[in-house]
Amino acid sequence: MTDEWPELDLRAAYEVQDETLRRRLARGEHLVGVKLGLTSRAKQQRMNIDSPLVAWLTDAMVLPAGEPVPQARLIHPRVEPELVFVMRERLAGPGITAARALAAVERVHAGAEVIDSRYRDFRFTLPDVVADNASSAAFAVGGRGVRPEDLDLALEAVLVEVDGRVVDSATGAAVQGHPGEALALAANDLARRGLAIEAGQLVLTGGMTDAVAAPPGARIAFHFSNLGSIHLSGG
Ligand code: 0L1
Ligand code: MG
Repeated sequence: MTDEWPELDLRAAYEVQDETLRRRLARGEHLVGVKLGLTSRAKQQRMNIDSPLVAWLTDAMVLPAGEPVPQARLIHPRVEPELVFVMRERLAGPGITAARALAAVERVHAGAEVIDSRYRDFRFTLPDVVADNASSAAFAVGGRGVRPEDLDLALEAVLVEVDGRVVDSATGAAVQGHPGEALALAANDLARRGLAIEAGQLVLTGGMTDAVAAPPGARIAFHFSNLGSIHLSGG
C-alpha cells in the first residue's frame, strides 16, 4: 500500500484494519480475539520492523485440530508457534501491567498461527502490515491449557520441527521478555483507539520464533515443554 500511498501512517493503517474487520463482521464472521505481531526479536529481525502491532482474529480463521493448512485460499502461508491466552475478564488499558494482565487470564494454551501476506514475499512496512491485519490467515489452539499461575511462561519452551527435523526453538521470554508483557501491551495499545480485550476472547501473543514455510506436503510440529504439541500438515 505504501508504494501507492506513501503517506499512509499508522493511524490510517489501523483504520484500514478496522474497516476490513467491519466488512468481515458484516458478512457473518464473529470477532473471537486479538493477536499481537512482531513481539519477538526473531520476528522483528526477519521482517526488519522493530515495533509490535495488534490485529483482529475472527472465527473464520480458526483451524480445527487435524485440518491441513487451507492452501486453496492462501498465497504463500507460513506458520509460527505462539502462546495463546484465553481471557477470564475484560482487560482495558491504559496503565495495564503484566501482572494485572495475567490476573485477567483464564488459561494459557499452545498455539500455532498461519500467516499469509497480500504483499509478495512478505515485504512490507509497518503501516502496510497493520493495514493487512498483520498477515492473519488462520490459527490453531492446542490442548486444554493451564492456568497461568501454574506455569513459568518465560521459561515455557517450544521446538519447531519440520519434516522430522528440529529447525528452531525459543522460550516464552522471547515474547517481550514475558508473554504477560505482550498481553499488557495489547490492552494498552487498543486503549489508544478506545478498545479493550473482552472476557472470553483469545489473545495470540506473537510468533516466538521466525515463521517456517508451510507448502503442500510439509509436516510441521510445535512441541511445547508443558503445553503439549501442535501438528500441522501443509495439506
Ligand atoms: O506473530 C507475529 O509476529 C505475526 C507478525 C505478522 C507479520 C508477519 O510476520 O507477516
Ligand atoms: Mg503470529
